[in-house]
Amino acid sequence: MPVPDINEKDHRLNVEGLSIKKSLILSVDQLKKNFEETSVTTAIQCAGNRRSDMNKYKKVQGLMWEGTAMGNAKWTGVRLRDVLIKAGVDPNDKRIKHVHFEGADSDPEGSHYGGSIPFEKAMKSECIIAYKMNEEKIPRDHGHPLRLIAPGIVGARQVKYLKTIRLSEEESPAHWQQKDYKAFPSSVQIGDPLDWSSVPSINEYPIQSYICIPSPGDKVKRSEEEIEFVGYAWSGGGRGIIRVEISTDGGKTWRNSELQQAPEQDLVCYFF
Ligand SMILES: Nc1nc2c(c(=O)[nH]1)N[C@H]1C(S)=C(S)[C@@H](COP(=O)(O)O)O[C@H]1N2
Ligand SMILES: [Mo]
Repeated sequence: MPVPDINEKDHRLNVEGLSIKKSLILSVDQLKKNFEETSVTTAIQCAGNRRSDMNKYKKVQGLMWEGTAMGNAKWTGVRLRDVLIKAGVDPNDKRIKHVHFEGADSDPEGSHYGGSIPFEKAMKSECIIAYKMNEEKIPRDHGHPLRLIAPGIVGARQVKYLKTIRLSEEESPAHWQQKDYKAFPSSVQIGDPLDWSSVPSINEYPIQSYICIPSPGDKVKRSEEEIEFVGYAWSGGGRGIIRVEISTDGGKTWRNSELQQAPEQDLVCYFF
């Protein structure tokens, strides 16, 4: 949806929903002044990363991302948990199952971008409401002035232009939570009627790896004695990577690679 043009001074964050008696409304300044600042460095990956590769095996729907729908940055802000507790949320309240997030961007019908994460994840200290990316104000494209950062969870839930936080028993009813970013069994073809509610929404992404150098279509000479491969490997939920193996003969033989952890990374992303 169109990137909103937000004046930071006019922006308000609204915390409401299950167990909250009176909504907590915060300006960006109040957020900065009244809560402890913290940072997290994390890779964020779109759930559709490498769709163009998947599409070579079977037709998939959505933007045909190659291996670049992913990025890494240092995010600075306040803990989501601290803000929820300030709004009156009891961390042990068993009724609360999900936390919804809504952005200031909306479609022509006025529905805002949104998604949710489990309450248990939201209460972990790595989940933050960020106002800085790489030590600077968050650029417009990446969520100015506030953005949810929930490391280890798919990009779609890292809601930009964050405007509303809502506690609930249910997952977010937003299109992007219910009717997008879901993987159907292989028997389902594009064009078939889809029972979206039969498939759970993606939260933590499964394991992923990608060779950046050489890039697809690059030619390498067989006569070269050594070819360098460079790429990344990542697993959702901070699960980490044990090893990356590479085959240059279509999977007959495999070679191990050297792993290097991304600098300052709080949740594990590796380069090989
Ligand atoms: N408000 C809002 N937040 C959003 C989106 C959006 O369209 N609107 N897109 C999501 C998706 S699908 C992804 S992959 C990431 C992309 O983050 P980036 O633009 O910083 O790379 O933002 C997420 N947050
Ligand atoms: Mo995405």
